[in-house]
Amino acid sequence: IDPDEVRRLADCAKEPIRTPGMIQRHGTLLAVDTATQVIAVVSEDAREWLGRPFADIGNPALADAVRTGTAVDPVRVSWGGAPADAIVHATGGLTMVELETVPTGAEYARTAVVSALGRLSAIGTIPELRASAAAEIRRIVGFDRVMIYHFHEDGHGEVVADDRDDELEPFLGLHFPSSDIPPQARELYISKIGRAIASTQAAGIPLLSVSGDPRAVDLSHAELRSVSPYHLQYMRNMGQASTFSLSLVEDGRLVGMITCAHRTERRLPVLLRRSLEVLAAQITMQLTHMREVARLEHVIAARERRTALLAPLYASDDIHTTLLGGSETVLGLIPADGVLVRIGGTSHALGRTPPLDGVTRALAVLEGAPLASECLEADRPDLASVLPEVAGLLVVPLNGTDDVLMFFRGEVSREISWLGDPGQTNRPDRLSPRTSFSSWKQTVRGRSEPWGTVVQEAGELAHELEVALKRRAEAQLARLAM
Ligand code: BLA
Repeated sequence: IDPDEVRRLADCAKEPIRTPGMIQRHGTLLAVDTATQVIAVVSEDAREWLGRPFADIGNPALADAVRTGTAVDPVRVSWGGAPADAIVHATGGLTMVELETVPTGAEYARTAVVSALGRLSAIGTIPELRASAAAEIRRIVGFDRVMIYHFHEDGHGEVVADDRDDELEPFLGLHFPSSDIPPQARELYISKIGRAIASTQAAGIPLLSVSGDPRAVDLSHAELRSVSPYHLQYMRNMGQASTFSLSLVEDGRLVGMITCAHRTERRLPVLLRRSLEVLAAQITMQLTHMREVARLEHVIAARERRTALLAPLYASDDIHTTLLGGSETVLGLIPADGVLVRIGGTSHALGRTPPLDGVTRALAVLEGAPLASECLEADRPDLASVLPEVAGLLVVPLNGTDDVLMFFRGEVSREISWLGDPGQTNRPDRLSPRTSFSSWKQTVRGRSEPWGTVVQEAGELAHELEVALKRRAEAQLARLAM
């Protein structure tokens, strides 16, 4: 990992996005002290209300919600002579009242969300669901581009759907570094599912507080929360004027996002945003379900193949031939270029394996410890030096003996296309977002295919093999005793 990327990660993570002390320009915020019903915080455009009882505002549609601290989501009110959507939520002793001007100029059909839901629920594969979801949402919101991101285990992202205006550069399949969306933002997005950024140009409106510290006001769940200046710069660099994003949350983890982006300013009304949050939840559930079905199918197939491999062991005279020479082999179960099986002190190999003296030295260094590496050169140079041409190594010791299963994988050089060169030359300074987002290719060397779930499967195989060997030994003893 690039050291600059590590520092950028740390710096971006410090941005206090929950407490910016500002809101976006297209609305007004009034925060009422829940106990006293006095207005304790206002956005500057409503400064005359600071310190006054909320009841003085005299808006019957809101009065009750504010008095009882009930969430409102939203209610149409009149504010300053114009219609506005009011959203009320309670947080940390404050009842937040947000008044959003109602976007005009576009017709938004909320029923379109319902029919999209129906069509999406009939889709059977993950890639198809992602592509159709992006297209359906773009039809509803009318933004230039709707993308779906998937976050990989290490936090970096990949654009897995990209429905866009023909004029725009394609981003499908591009990867982006984890610091583009820093950890505190991801944490917030787990609980705040939909976020609208109305403008990258308009400066925010500062908050004023009776306590004098507007930075103490938690805007985590405020619709109008103003956005990190780093991210606004990122959007401008990308040519985005407005965005609306939705979180894909699975088991309390942010596994992806849907982002709508427009080149000119465009806003969605609150009610449509809420409907889209429901749609996003439905899409996540469907994706989770599909992944789970695929996983279970794989687990069942793997179990059947393990049984086919191990069942003949009881009756067999030669363990190694059973494991490596039959129609089902250890390598058939655990995908690798080669395997070495050491049982009862004897080693046998199948497939492409390094010279035996190197393997023996590696095992001596490991002293019975398990290992899973897909980049031996980086993780364990001491082992890489005795195992030529091995990039991926998986070592599974067999219960309390010198016996072991050892899987080898060669290098797979892989090309990754990034959303712009992530390096330093593509930024004005270390902390800045990138200026170009054109596809930038990187070739990754010295790594094997990632082991992933194979590590667990090899562990299960080892465990069942131990049990089978123990029974076999017991059966042999019993026969001798007869
Ligand atoms: C947030 N960065 C984000 C968000 C996106 C991206 C989508 C979330 C915005 C939201 O949910 O409303 C990144 N935008 C992208 C990507 C694409 C896109 C990957 O269109 C792909 C096509 N970002 C940086 C650097 C910093 C940084 C260098 O690049 C820090 C110095 C910070 N990004 C940053 C912060 C946020 C963010 C702080 C949180 C914004 C907020 O919610 O306040």
